[in-house]
Amino acid sequence: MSSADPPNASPDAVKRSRYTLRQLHLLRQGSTATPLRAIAHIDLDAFYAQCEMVRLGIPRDTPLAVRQWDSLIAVNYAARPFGITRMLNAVDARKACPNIVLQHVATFREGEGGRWAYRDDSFRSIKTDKVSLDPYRAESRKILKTMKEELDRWTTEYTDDEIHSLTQGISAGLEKASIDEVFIDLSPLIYRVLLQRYPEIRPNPHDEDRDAELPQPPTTAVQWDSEDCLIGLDREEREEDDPDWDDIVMQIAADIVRSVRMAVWEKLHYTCSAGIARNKMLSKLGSACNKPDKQTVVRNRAIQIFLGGYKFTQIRMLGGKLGDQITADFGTEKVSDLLKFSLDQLRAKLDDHTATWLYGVIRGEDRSEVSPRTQMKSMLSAKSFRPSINSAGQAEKWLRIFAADIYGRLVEDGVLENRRRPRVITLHHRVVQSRSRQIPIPGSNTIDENLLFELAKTLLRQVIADGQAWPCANLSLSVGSFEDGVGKNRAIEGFLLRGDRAKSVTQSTSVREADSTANDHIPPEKKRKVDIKRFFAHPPPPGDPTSIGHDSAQHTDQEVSNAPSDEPEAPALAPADVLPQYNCDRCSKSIPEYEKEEHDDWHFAKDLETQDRQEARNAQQQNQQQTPPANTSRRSGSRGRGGRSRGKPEKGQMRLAFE
Ligand code: TTP
Ligand code: CA
Ligand code: CA
Repeated sequence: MSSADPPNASPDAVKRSRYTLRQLHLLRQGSTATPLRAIAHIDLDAFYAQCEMVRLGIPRDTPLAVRQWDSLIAVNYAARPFGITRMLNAVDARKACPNIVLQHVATFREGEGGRWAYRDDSFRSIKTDKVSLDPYRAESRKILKTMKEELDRWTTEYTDDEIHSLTQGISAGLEKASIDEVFIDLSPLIYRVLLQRYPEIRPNPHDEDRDAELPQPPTTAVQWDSEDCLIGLDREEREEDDPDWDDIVMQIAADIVRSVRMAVWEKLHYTCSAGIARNKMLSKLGSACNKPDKQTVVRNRAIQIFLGGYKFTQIRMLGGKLGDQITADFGTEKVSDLLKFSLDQLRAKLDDHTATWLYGVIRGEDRSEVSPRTQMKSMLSAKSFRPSINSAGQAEKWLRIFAADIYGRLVEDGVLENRRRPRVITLHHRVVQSRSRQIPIPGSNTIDENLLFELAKTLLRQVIADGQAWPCANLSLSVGSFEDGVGKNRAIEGFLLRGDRAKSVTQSTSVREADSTANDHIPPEKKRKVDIKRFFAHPPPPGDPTSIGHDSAQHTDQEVSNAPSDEPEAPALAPADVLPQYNCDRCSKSIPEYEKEEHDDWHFAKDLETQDRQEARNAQQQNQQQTPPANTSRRSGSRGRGGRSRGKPEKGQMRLAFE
């Protein structure tokens, strides 16, 4: 029962949810404005180690670590009980666990062309070899593809035709956060499942007050899988008596994530761990809670218990100087202690924006988006020389390797399909000080290894002509200033998608109409009207145990107006001469009247997002002033990240910037 209910409310009174119809329907577009959103963070267990186990067919109970020269960069879960961590070197690891498999990463080798290989003597060949992460990137791609396929299955299966037409174009947003982790915005998929399971909440033009609280869902609705790790499930608390829509959302999210993890295991034999929560920050913290091979659900009702156990310096953006300053100002590192300070007390020591941001973050607020477009801004391939190198011949051998390394990554990034291409190539070179030279990559040429190598040699000649080229202690090649090719142009893609969707909607509509023998005498342009009316009049299934007393109603065409986009789209169907129109004061668009609610929701969500983004930008600016710039040049193959140490967020975390 919600706290708003009078103490002696009749047992027959409909219990109200904490959530509104509008919040529920905002799930469809994965809006950050709804507290019902569900985000998953999936992280592969001991990733490089698993890649080697899969490649070599090594059983899961065999201890294995991946080494780079003498350092360990990944340790599998069978080796961890022996006390083996990334902090040990190869010799100490062997002492602690004599049977451990120590597999060296693949390398490129000076003078052996641009192909990487696994070599038995790599660990003592630091002078001639350069690490290649290509095998791990390739596995990462396969895993991502499998995850996407499984998510696609959720968008096409388990639904009837009506749901299919109501939710066409819906898909989960997937952001690759690092080589072994992704964020998934499950909200749109969950919306689909909710419409399927609870016909009473399907879009209904007669819902007058979209901001009124929903009825509570049926008490039988939430069934947790015994494998799910639920944060803060207090044994005393019989919460299943009082589920709300967010619990149902989380449970559907857990079902989807379990199936994604299962698909990765069954198809590729990798285990991964996941965190499921209402935002990125909480899901990322959650995925690390029960490794390996487990998923952790942080339900809204458990957020405070969950975060209370953390040091706030473990939360992204608070690992650096800002966290240090807050620790000093408030005399604690614990979230639970900081929660006792009011917003005004925080404001007394921090500027307004930081105080507001901090106040929200320690209460589990984070409205950052899952952004499928997060992409590399540049790619770098580098090598340090001990001793330094002294000739153009030596340098060129490495340039060939760098060109091959970068080209492989460009292919992965879609250069062959002309999705993205870099416009600039830069050679960095260090004798005493670092210097760099750059030239444009000619737009007319197809980018391949040879082109990159030739451009790199041109740059090298310029460096040598500048004088002071030798002895060279460090050489690297990078490409940057990416531009989107036609295949990746968002606007165009959006437009095409819309066109496609429009087409399939037209098709599905005409199929429905062709099936509808009762309407055969009606001229085609009138049939639409009739068709929509038929949908609006759709009654709830008789005796449906999940019925919560709403008039059930659906409409057909919203997939077109809901295409994810930054602009409200005019519907491709429903021409003005057929349907009554509504003119939006805010964007001056004319849309069919039956889409008004949804269109208003769109503005509502956008307003909140704009507001959030502004707050987040302010917080980020504040943090940048306090935190040294992130070390973006760290290659993921290099060591030096002492586990989950403070101050140096890992790759995935760096991407979590509030934008
Ligand atoms: P992580 O996800 O941090 O760690 P992990 O997958 O090895 O183990 P866990 O089960 O705890 O998630 O890193 C992913 C891969 O990135 C890791 O397998 C190897 C590489 N890596 C490095 O090369 N150097 C490093 O310092 C770290 C932390 C990771
Ligand atoms: Ca991992
Ligand atoms: Ca990771």
